[in-house]
Amino acid sequence: MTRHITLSRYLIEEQRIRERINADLRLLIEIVSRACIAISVAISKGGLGGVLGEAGSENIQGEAQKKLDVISNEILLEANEWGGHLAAMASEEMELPHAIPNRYPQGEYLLLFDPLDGSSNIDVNISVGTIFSVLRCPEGVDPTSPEAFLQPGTRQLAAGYTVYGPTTLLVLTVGDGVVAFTLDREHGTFVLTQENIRIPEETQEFAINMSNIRHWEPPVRRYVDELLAGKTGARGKDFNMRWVASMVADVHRIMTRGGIFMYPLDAKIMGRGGKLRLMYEANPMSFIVEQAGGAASTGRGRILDIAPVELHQRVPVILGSKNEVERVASYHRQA
Ligand code: P6P
Repeated sequence: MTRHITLSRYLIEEQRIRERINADLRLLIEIVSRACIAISVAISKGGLGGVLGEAGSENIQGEAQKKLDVISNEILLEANEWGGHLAAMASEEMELPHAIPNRYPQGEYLLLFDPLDGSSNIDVNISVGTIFSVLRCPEGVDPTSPEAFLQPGTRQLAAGYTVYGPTTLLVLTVGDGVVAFTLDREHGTFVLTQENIRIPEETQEFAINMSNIRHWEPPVRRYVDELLAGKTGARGKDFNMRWVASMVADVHRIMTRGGIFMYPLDAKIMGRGGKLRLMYEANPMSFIVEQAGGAASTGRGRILDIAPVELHQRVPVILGSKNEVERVASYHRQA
């Protein structure tokens, strides 16, 4: 059983003992975690809080925003403006980066987030979550320009996600492995409940939206057909399928018991480069997955090595148990 260690104590020890983070980065993560608690509270009100349904607006992606998308985005912006630790913020919900108001000091970090991932599940009470990523602001670059954010995922200093489910969980890496915290609602604190999370290299569980099967590229079709053939086919064992349609929930299941998550290129989305966004979905999740011994690929290359060209660019995502991800990548090479 993990000792009773709060997020604050874990971060202080990462700073003081393991020297993985400094005071500003510790403050940043603490503030983001408190904003996520506020988001968890807002979500848990559901129909009682008048927060369900559409906001009546669209985000930069041209997607209809849910009220909670807007609320979650506002919570994260307001929580992070005054601390003096950030140079700017970028969000799935905003076309351009958000400047730190002049009345507050600026810091050296850039915060990127998907404030509420999986929000199409909100109105049907299925788990959703927040995904965040931390970069250092380059010297001499306007922090409010998208260019300041266009750094490969290998430059991330921290990444995390929350799952607002039966419990509210925070999964975090600062480049020193992966840990998980569970929200103690009575005390309003995140408590360490999993240390040194490792993704099993072998698995028998896969996650993909099967309704796209006719649009997949041949390597993906070959891989999934083999899984479906089970013990009668090339893999010689049966596989199980899960698809929550909330990346945070699907990825957290993989972090806990292994598996492979795929949102690959397909003919429908070929022109857009993929479905999931690189900077605040694929990169933070790939950092976390690799830190837990897993792998994260587009099928044609390591996600964390991608040199971004656009703040909201999309990429194919194949991540999870290393042996499975590498098998999919090998099928792409063979094709
Ligand atoms: P589909 C949620 O909208 C999201 O961005 C991810 O969280 C999720 O994995 C994916 O899209 C679901 O996409 O096409 O199955 O609805």
